[in-house]
Amino acid sequence: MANTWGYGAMTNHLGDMQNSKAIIIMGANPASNHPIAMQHILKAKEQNGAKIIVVDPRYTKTAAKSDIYCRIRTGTDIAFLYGIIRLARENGWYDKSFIEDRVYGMEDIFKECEEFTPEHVEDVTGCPKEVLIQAATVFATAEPGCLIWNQGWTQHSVGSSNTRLGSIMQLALGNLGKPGGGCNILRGHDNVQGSTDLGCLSDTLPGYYGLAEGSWKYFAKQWNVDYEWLKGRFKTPEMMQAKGFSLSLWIHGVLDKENEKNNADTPLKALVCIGNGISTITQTHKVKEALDKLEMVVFIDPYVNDAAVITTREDNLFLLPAASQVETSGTVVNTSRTAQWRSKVVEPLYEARPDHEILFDFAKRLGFYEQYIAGMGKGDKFVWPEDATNEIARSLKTIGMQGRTAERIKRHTENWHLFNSTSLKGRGIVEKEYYGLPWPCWTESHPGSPVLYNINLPVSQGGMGFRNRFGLEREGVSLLAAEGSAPVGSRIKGGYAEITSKNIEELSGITLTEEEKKTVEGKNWKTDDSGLLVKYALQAGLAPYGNARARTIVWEFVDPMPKHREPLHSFRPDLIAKYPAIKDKPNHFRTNVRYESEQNAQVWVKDYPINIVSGRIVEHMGTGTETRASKYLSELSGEMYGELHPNLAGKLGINDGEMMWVYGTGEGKIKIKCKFSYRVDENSVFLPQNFSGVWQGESLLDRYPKGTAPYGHGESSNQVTSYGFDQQTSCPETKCSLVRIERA
Ligand SMILES: Nc1nc2c(c(=O)[nH]1)N[C@H]1C(S)=C(S)[C@@H](COP(=O)(O)OP(=O)(O)OC[C@H]3O[C@@H](n4cnc5c(=O)[nH]c(N)nc54)[C@H](O)[C@@H]3O)O[C@H]1N2
Ligand SMILES: Nc1nc2c(c(=O)[nH]1)N[C@H]1C(S)=C(S)[C@@H](COP(=O)(O)OP(=O)(O)OC[C@H]3O[C@@H](n4cnc5c(=O)[nH]c(N)nc54)[C@H](O)[C@@H]3O)O[C@H]1N2
Ligand SMILES: [Mo]
Repeated sequence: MANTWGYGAMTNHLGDMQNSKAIIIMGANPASNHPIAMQHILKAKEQNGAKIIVVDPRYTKTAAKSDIYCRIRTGTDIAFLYGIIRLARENGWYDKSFIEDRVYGMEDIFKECEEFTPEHVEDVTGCPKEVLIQAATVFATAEPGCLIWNQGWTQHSVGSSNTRLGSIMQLALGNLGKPGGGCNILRGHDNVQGSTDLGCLSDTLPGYYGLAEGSWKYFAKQWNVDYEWLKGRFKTPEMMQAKGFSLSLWIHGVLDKENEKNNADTPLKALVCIGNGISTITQTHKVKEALDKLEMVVFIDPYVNDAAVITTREDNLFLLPAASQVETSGTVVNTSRTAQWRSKVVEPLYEARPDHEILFDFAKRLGFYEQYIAGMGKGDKFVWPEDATNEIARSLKTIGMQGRTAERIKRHTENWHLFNSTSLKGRGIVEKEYYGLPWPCWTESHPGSPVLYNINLPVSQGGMGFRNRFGLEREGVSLLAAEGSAPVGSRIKGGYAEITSKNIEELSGITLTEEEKKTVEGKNWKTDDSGLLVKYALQAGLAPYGNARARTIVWEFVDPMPKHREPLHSFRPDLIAKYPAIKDKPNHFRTNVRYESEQNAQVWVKDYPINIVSGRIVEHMGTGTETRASKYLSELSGEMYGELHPNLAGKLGINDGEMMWVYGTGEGKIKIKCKFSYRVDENSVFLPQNFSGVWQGESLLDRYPKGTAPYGHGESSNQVTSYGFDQQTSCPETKCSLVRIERA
C-alpha cells in the first residue's frame, strides 16, 4: 500500500546544511529523530555561525539548541510562513532577480500574504509578533538560508499546502539552487526516498510516471511484458488509470458501502501487509473492524506485526517471517537522494526469508512469475539484486537514474571514505563523482547532482534549472526561464522546453544521422531507451527536462495557491468562518472524504478542549515493534504517557505519574500515564507515536505467540487522533486533533 506520509525529496543534502548561514526547522525534531542530520546542523551553528530557528508547538530537544524558538499552535504554519513572506516583501529582503528570471506567479503570492501582518499572525498562530519579526529578519537576511521540515508539516489536511508554501518562501528569498540553501526534508525510514522513487504509491508508477496509458505502455516495455496482458489484470480499463487506496484510507474500502462505486463495486477482501505497523494509522479502532471483516490477512514481517494482536479474527490470519535488512542485500536510497549498497551480513535465521523471495513465491503460486521477473531476463537467468538495480537504472528516466548502475553504487559504498561529507565530492578512483550518485545522474559517466536547480554548474557536473513540466506558457505568460538563467556552459542561454526528438536538433545544434532519427522518432527524454536524446542534450549543456520557471500556483489543485485553513477539529472555531476547510471530496483515493461537514459537525473544542501535539521519542521507532523488543530501549522508555503542563494537569485534577483517560473525537480512548512537562503549552498534550500493545486499558500481551511479546508496551496514540486527511495526498491529520482528558 502507498507510503502516505507525503514528505517531498530533499533539494540539497545532509552535509550541505553545514554551508548554511541560517536554518529554519519547522515541524521536525532532528535531535530526537535524525541524530546524524542534527550533527550537521550543529556544525553549521558552531563552525559556520548559522542561526538556528525552530518553529514547533513543543519545546523539543532541537528547540533547546536553537537561537530563536517560535511556539505556534498546531496547524497554523501557513499563517506563519505568509507572515515571513510579507515581512520579506515589505523590507525588500526578497530576491528580485531570482524571482524575475526563474519563478512564475510570485506576484499572486505577494498579494495573498498581505493580510498576514505580524499582529494577525500572532492571533492565528499564538506566536508573539516580536518573535516572528526576529525570526523573519534573521532568516530572510541570511545568505543562504536552509529550510528543514518533516512530519510536523505533512500530517495535516493542509499538509501539501504547508510544503508548497515553504518551497515558495525559499523561491522568494532566492534560496533554491544554492549550496547551504534549499528545502531539506528529513525523510523517515531508511529507504523511504527509495520506496517513493520506486513507486510504492497508489497514484504513480515507478519514477513518478503517473498512471496514464502512455506510462503503462512504457513500463510494459521496460518490464518486458505484453501491455494487453497487463491491462487484463484490471477489472476495467478505467481502474488501470485510477488512483488506488492510500495507506490511510484503505479501511474505507472494507467498511464503507458508499465507497464501493469508487472501487468498481469491488470491496477489498484481503490484505497483504509488508513493512507497515497497523497502529500507526489514524482511527485504529476502525482498522481493527476492517481487519476483522476481511476474508484474509497476511503479514510479512520479521516481528509479530501489531495488527496480528489488534484483530480478534480467528482464521485466515498468516504471519510470514521476513528476513531483516542484515540478512539480505541490495540498494537503499537515503534522504539525500543518494544510493548505497547494503551487503548481507548473515544468512536469514530460522524460517525467515527475504521479502523478495516471499514475493517471488507469491507470483509463482498466483501464476505470473515469468512476467514478474521478465524485466531482468527470462527464465531465472538473472542475478539478484544486481539485475533489479540495473532495471531501475534503465527504466526510471524521469528522475535521471540511468547512471545509477549496481556496479557504480557498489564502488561508491566500498569507497565511502574517499568522499567529502560536506560537498559529497570524491577523490582517487571516484574523483569528480558525488557520493551515492544523487539523482538526477543522467548517464553512466555523470557524477550525480548534489544540489538540485543549481545553475552555477554545467549539467554534466550536476547543474540544472527547474523542470519544464507544466507547459510552455500559462495565460500568455511564459513558463520558461528568462534569458541568462541557464546552467553554465549551456548552448541556449535562457529557458527551453524538455528535450524531444522534435526539438533536439534545434536546441543542441547537432544533426542526427538518419538512423539516429529513426531510433528516437516520437520519443522524448523520458521514453528514449537509446539514451541519444540525453547524450546530445548533455553535450550541448542542456538539462534533458528543460529549463523552466518554478510555479507557485498549481492550477489543478483544490487550493491553487496555498491557503491557511483551520484544522477540521479546530481549537479556534471563531476562525473557521474566515478559514474554512475545503468542501467534502468525493473519490479521493477511492474514498469519499469529509472536510467541511466534519469541521462543522459540532463545535468540537467544547467537548474536546485539549490539543494533541503528536511526535516521536528517541528511544523508539515507528510503532515501536522493533525497538520495544529490545530490553535496553524498553528499560529507557517502556510505557506510554502523555505530557501535560502542570497547570493544565492541575485544572484536570491529575498529578504527575497518575493514570488518565484520553478520549478522541472518534470512538477511541486510551488510558495512559500523566507526565508533567513544560515542553508543551497549557492547552496541549504531547502523545508519542511509538507505542502499542494495550487496547483501551486492556493489555494485549497474552495474544502474542509464545515468546514474542515486546518488553515495552502501551496504548497507541492513534486510537485518539482525529479523522482528517490531506486534501491532495490523503496523509492523515495526525498532527492536529482534539481530545478530552479525565483522571482515571
Ligand atoms: N527515534 C526515532 N526516530 C525516527 C522515527 C521514530 O519513530 N523514532 N521515525 C522516522 C520517521 S518514519 C519519520 S517520518 C521521521 C519524522 O521526524 P519528525 O518530523 O522530526 O517527527 P515528529 O516527532 O513526528 O514531528 C516533528 C515535530 O513536529 C512538531 N509538530 C507537531 N504539530 C506541528 C505543527 O502543526 N506545526 C509544526 N511546525 N510542528 C508541529 C512536533 O512537536 C515534533 O517536534 O523520523 C524518523 N526518525
Ligand atoms: N500519531 C501519529 N501517528 C503517526 C505518525 C505520527 O507522527 N503521529 N507518523 C507517521 C509516519 S511518518 C510513519 S512513517 C508511520 C510509521 O509507521 P510504520 O511504518 O507502520 O512503523 P514501523 O514500526 O516502522 O513499521 C514497520 C513494520 O515493518 C517491519 N519491518 C522492519 N523491517 C522489515 C523488513 O525488512 N521487511 C519487512 N517485511 N518488514 C519489516 C517492522 O517489524 C514493523 O512491523 O507512522 C505514522 N503514524
Ligand atoms: Mo515517516
